[in-house]
Amino acid sequence: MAVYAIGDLHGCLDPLKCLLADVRFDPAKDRLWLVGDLANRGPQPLETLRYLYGMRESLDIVLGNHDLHLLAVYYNIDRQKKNDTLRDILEADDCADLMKWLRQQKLVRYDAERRTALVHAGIPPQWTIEKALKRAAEVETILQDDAQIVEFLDGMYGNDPAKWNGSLEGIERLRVITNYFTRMRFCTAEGKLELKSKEGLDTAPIGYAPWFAHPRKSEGTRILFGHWAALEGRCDAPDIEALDGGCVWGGRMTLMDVDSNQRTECSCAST
Ligand SMILES: [Mn+2]
Repeated sequence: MAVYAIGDLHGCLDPLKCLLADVRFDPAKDRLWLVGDLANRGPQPLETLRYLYGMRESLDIVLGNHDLHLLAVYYNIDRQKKNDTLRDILEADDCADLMKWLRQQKLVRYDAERRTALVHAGIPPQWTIEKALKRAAEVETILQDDAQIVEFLDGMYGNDPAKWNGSLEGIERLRVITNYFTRMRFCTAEGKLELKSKEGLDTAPIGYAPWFAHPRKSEGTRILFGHWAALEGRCDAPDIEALDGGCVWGGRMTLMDVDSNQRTECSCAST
């Protein structure tokens, strides 16, 4: 049995299939970890979701900001944005099944045997892995709750509060948790977020650094993440693996063997 992790898919089905063929992925034996942002922006969003749904028993998924946005559009909370490519999914006969499946996914996963966490954007420096899993579970519970999901999706957008504190309640609490796990790039050592900058490491706003550059309470846990295409899949911080190679932006899709750290890449030019 092998365990592989792949960066943001963004509806790029051909490079995904290319990578799985390269490593002779066997859904009956192997596991595939996905860092989220499964659909949107890319060429085959519906086909990608259907393909993954067909092999869902072999997958471990965490949700990205685009997956939450898809749910918000599905529930008529947010409108499609100019560059969204979600229409095919929303009009598909099996859309309800796909959305139900997405709602069951997590924001953070932890493999105790490998001491490895999987998350879309990152884990803020001030949280241990135990804290992170506990906070993530607060949002995961609400995603699965018919009575609460709409209010959550309606209130999740926004950049404030910029920093966690334990006395936050309700939607503000859920929003900052969601922003840490699905949108974070730069923050302070105390975990104050700056969510506007999206480019590379040299573009850190004054007083901020990449979340993984600070001393982190989750030290000892390896973290696999996506989301930050400008890093092009590279990160020098110890025990941190950046997996988003920016495939949908003309970069490369990256697969990593979780046990050997060996990487395989597929060109995305053909899509
Ligand atoms: Mn993302």
